[in-house]
Amino acid sequence: MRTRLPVVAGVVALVAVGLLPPAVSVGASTTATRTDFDGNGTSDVAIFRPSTGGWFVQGGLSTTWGTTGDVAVPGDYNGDGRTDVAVYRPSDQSWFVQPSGSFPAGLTTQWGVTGDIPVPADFNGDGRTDIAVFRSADQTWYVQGGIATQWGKPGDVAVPGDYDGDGDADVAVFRPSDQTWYVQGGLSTQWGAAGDVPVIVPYATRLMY
Ligand SMILES: [Ca+2]
Ligand SMILES: [Ca+2]
Ligand SMILES: [Ca+2]
Repeated sequence: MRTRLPVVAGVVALVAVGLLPPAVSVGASTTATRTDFDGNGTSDVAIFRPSTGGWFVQGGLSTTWGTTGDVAVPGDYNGDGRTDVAVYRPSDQSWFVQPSGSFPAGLTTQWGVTGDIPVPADFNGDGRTDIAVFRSADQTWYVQGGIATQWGKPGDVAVPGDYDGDGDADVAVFRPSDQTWYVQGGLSTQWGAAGDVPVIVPYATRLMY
């Protein structure tokens, strides 16, 4: 008769011998959990329907927010641990964050110029998603109320993310020509082959890719 190691015990054993990294707790407002609409710490299965501005979270909210042409830019803009429904309107660079129970006023703001790509992320690490755009023309990142920094070269794709795990989003680009990832103030690493597309490209970027 064979005996099986319980799965949990097996994972613990693998961690103990260094074959698996220990679990890392992730803050509710990081980009890793940007679709946690109910704030329970797990990402929700959710879709955005561009044709109607419909948002549908499995087992959760169903709402209409946005109109044809808008792009989804969900994020935790008020830092309450729940992802907020939000859209960016490329035609006039308006941002609309839907009011919710813990965010009654919502948020409406204009940020960007024609052609900018929205790259919302928590760049200053305060737990709130920051309104931000990447300007392909001069490869400059503009964070509302924060930094403006040039990072990238023509043709680069904005791929913000917390690459060093310190809790704030890092300015970073992927260069299709040499498949190299350049993180501002951090590492540069080659990963990919010609024609590859970075997985983490934000939804809004994909539309404009
Ligand atoms: Ca929120
Ligand atoms: Ca922030
Ligand atoms: Ca970081």
